[in-house]
Amino acid sequence: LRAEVGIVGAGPAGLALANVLTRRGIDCVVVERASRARVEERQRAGLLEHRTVRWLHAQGLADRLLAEATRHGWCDFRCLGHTVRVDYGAYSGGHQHHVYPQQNLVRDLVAALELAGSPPLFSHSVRAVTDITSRRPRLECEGMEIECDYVVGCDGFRGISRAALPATGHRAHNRRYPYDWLTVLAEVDRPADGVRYAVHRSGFAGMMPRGPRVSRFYLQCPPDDAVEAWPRRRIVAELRTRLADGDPAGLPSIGALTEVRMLRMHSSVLAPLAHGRLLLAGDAAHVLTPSGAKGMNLAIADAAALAEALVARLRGRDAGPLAGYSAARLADVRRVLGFSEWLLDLLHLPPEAAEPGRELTARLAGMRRLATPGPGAYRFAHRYVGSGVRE
Ligand code: RFL
Repeated sequence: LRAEVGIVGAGPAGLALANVLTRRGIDCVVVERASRARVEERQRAGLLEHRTVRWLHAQGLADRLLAEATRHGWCDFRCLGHTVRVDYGAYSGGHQHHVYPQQNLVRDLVAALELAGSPPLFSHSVRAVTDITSRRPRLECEGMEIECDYVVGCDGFRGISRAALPATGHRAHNRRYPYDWLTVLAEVDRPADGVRYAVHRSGFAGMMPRGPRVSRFYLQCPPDDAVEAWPRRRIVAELRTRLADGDPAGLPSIGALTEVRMLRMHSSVLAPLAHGRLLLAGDAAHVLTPSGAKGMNLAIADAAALAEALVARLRGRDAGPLAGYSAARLADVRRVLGFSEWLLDLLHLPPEAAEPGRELTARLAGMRRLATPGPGAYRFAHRYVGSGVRE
């Protein structure tokens, strides 16, 4: 087989990229290890930044999203029995998040590719990416080989594209945080009308909206804790203690827990993001914690930059944007990582804090600064909602 661009992985990064390239007349193929059903049912992220939605809309890929997503422009911080509401929509000049579960976006992007006559090859695993420094890099799959002009690795953090990079010349900046998060998808009796972050003596807890009857919850736990240590009764009790914290309205009534997983809290940013004719995008290139809801947004921002760069290279014979892809995206990724780590620091007390009472008072003061008009609040608002404006 032959394609101008071979894409490994049908997550948000690979699918968004393939859609734009196909619409611009570039012959590309997406090879995905999992079945279509599996890819379309994976429930992960759910908050789309302003800049992500603006770009998807400009590409004609946001019809269902705009019709069905709900919009959120404020979040609540809870600490020491106080709720601090941060109206980041107003402070960012009216920008909002769209709440749209990742699996819905994935379904839309698969359907659009199908309509364009270029559906992903599901249930095909890429075993290796080879010849990346030649003019004809290859995807080696079960029972076939695809010869390409460029290969884009969008195969997630544990994918095989990274393995094709030479042992020297690329560095991953890894960080392991001194806690983990239990992550829970639960049926709820009413929609979360905004994100809620709580800092409590017992640890952080968070609630993120996912739809009218579903919310995602996070609970800080000790590093390397086991999911078995968290039976339903303990999860609900800890959510009540940390998230509601004396405010019964702060927590919906929780029904079935449809997913309970332990999230090892780490981040990793690879640099550079390209070698020869292999380019990396999305989680294959960088992984952040879910604190600021940034992973899916960064994956799509990578796809947007790569789409422009590949079109310029393959149709305009301009190699400049492709040569600048890695540096430009890494600058953005590092800015976003800085924000996400700042938020993690706000939301977690240092392990074995000598004076947790004082730490909590300082956190509450920090949260109130985000809610008080001024440069700090405006900077937070733009970064959180992903307005695309550089403060
Ligand atoms: P994806 O979505 O992981 O897609 C990668 C795809 O590559 C396929 N693949 C291969 N295909 C062919 N051959 C191979 N050898 C292959 N190896 C892998 C995989 O099957 C998969 O379909 O990467 P992408 O496109 O970069 O998108 C990134 C986002 O998915 C990710 O950043 C977010 O979902 C992160 N994330 C969350 N972010 C949030 O903001 N809030 C959340 O609550 C949240 N929950 C999550 C998450 C990520 C999770 N994963 C990846 C472990 C929950 C989970 C479980």
